Amino acid sequence: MATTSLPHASLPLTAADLEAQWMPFTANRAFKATPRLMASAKGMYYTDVDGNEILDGTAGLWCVNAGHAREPIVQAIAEAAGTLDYAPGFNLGHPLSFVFANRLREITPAPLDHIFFANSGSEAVDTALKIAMAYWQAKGQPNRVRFVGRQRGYHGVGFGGISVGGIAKNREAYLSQLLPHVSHLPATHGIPENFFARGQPTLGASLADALEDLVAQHGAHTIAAVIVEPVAGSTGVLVPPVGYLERLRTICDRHGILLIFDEVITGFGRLGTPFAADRFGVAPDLMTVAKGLTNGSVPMGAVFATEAIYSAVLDAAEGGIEFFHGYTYSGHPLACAAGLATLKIYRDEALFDRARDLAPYWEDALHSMKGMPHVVDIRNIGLVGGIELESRAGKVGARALEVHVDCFKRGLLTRFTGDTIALSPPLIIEKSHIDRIVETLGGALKRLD
Ligand code: PXG
Ligand code: PLP
Repeated sequence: MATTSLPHASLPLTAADLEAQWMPFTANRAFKATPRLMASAKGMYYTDVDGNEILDGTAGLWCVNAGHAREPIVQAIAEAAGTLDYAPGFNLGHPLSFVFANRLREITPAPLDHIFFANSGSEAVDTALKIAMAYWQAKGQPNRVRFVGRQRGYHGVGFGGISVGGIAKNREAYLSQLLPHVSHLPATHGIPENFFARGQPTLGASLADALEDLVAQHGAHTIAAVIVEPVAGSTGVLVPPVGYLERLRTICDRHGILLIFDEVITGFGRLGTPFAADRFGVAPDLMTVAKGLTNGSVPMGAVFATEAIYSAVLDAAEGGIEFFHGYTYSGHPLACAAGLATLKIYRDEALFDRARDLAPYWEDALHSMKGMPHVVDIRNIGLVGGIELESRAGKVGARALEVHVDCFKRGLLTRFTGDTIALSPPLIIEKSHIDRIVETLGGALKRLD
């Protein structure tokens, strides 16, 4: 590429230049005092505006599963932008979104045969909740309106998502205006015998029985759906106990409750299978995805629904629009082009298998940090890991932040939530990168007080 019209040319940005943007999930004042800005990315690495290379230990925000700036994706986006930049999606369409849905259907855990496009995980979650309600209305059970989420769950930041979500900070300012009929299952984490489990912990399947208690309390005829992350990501990588998801499925079936898997993080190979549903052998009725759907390159989310749900909603309508929902950018041509190119890379490079094959090495590497200062738990599955540190008294998150900043200075991008360091590298990662992650992280832990 000869010249660029991108505004990088005007670097460096001054402090004043950083004021206009109100940053998401960021301590704005602190960040703007000591900004960290990325300039470019390729494969496993970012380069920041000062020219430092940073190994990507988190696939961006759990989304760049095929590595950065992959040429076929770049080309697909450029070509789409120059061919059909946009087309309305309401009572009109363009071929690419149908082609993409068909490709997705080929890799989806059966029988999730119908795909509704949104633009983010948050939108996918709100869409899934609305589909669940539309389904029960179509089935003549309009009293099934209650949603069951889980403590520590993250389902994005829409009002639906924070209603079923279980992260206190994301909810507390809005508690008076959340969805009115929501209950929460207990989190699956906290059983001391499970700490430092490799892969799925053994104890805790019975935590799913809390759903029976909710059925007893509210009546199954009032419960629309249960929504859980198969592996909770944002809250600190919580791997489900052996048998837990199976038990949830059984209880949902017993009472006719829909099961929604939020696979925004677990989808597209993170666990060494296409989806967590494949990994755990549990089929949901609805599944939400985003992130790895387009390798993070163009914003997109989607909801996968069973034939039974799709046809019930369509059959119940008396002609005309069946589901009063959709986004200006549902099935956007650039996102579909990026998604198709992404799926091709996943397949051609067998990246989901690669994640599966590397997982034992990853597991050993992470657990080699057991015994390091302040480490109270290590959790892993597929190519995702969480290292939990003991919090300083009254200062939750302080230690993890220090580790995160220390690693960044030494060229490693990590993610932290509370006092858990989360890792979720691109699936193209090599063993040498894994070694470097552990070396850098271990060094940071040793420097910590
Ligand atoms: N559901 C799940 C399970 C998620 O992990 C969303 C929904 C929302 O997706 P959008 O695209 O609206 O952000 C997510 C997003 C982190 C972190 O590292 C996690 C997410 C997003 C940003 C940061 O804690 N997960
Ligand atoms: N707000 C206004 C005023 C709009 O006209 C629209 C869409 O037409 C929206 C919000 C929703 O935007 P989107 O479809 O991108 O979610």
